[in-house]
Amino acid sequence: MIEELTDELRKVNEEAQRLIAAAKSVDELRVAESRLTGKQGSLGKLLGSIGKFPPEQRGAVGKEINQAKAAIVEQFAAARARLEQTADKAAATAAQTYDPTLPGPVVPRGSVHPVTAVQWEVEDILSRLGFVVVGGPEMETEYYNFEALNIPAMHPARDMQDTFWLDNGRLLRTHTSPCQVRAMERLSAPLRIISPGRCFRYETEDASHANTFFQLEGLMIDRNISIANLIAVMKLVLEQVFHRDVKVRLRPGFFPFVEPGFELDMSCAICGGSGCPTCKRSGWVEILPCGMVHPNVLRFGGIDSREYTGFAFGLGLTRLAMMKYGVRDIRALNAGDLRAIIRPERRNGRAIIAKD
Ligand code: FA5
Repeated sequence: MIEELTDELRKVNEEAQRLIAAAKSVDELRVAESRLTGKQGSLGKLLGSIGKFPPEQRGAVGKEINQAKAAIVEQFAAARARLEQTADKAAATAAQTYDPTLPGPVVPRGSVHPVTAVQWEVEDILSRLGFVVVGGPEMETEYYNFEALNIPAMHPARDMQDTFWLDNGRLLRTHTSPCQVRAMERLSAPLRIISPGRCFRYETEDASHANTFFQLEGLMIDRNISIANLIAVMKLVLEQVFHRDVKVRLRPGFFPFVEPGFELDMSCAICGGSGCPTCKRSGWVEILPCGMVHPNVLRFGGIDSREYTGFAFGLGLTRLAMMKYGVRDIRALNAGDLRAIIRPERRNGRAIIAKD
């Protein structure tokens, strides 16, 4: 009987070795161990058979089986520890395979408003020519918005730009031109400034007119400044903004603060010049009024008009953005999500001055 038991225990031990070798995970090992030592397992059955031995042998038999069981349990524990260590190492290796040079997840980003984009572009172009950016108040005095620009009270030219009058006697500026006299007072001649900003007009809205829009004022004052300088700078700005052929025309225009004054229109980029609601069916869009600074305005700014001359322009930034990005209706620029209204193919091209 005892010899048979020794044989059985050897077989159980061999079975334990096989199970340990076959187990690929800690869980598989646990299942195998409980099967072997459980009541129906080969070791469990041996334990259950102690009663079959004669009473005088049962003590020794029980001791031998329990020793064998303790050894098997110990082997399973050691195997479990080995597998856990291997799993830890595998996890550490997996963590090392993380490549920090790979691009991260794409986060959708917004972009600046088309008017801001065009404003920055024009600022860039003109600052390379020595113009500096200066600001001015949106809530302006009547003096700077009209009088200092050679538009006295009761002058009919005031009707060209109706605005919103405030209780404190001020007004919402109708153009960025008040920045001209403010700059002359502060910087004196010679000077080169640009002044972008919001303007307001009390007028009916349509595809190309808003009650709030953006202009960019430019002013250059020095000795011997002529219309040739004015046209050269205007041409350069449009060429660099459009990077494509843009037809423009120069015609006489009346503004009390310049003499002579011009309207520089560009061929409508929406209809290609054939006429549409954006250009009021004329094929041309008013974009860049300009002229030689009136001697009265130089005097208001404290500059000697016998020594200095200068040119000024009032670029319609909102309309420039419409032409550049192919926006049909000015109201769409305040519509929130602008992706649907921007036509990217408008970004390439070069401006030319049309002679007519
Ligand atoms: C002026 O405002 C003059 N201060 C411009 C100027 C400056 C002339 C310096 C000479 C020397 P005008 O009212 O035309 O001019 O406006 C200038 C530009 O602003 C227009 O060509 C147009 O592009 C834009 N603009 C005018 N009114 C509106 C409006 N309601 N909505 C959108 N853009 C407008």
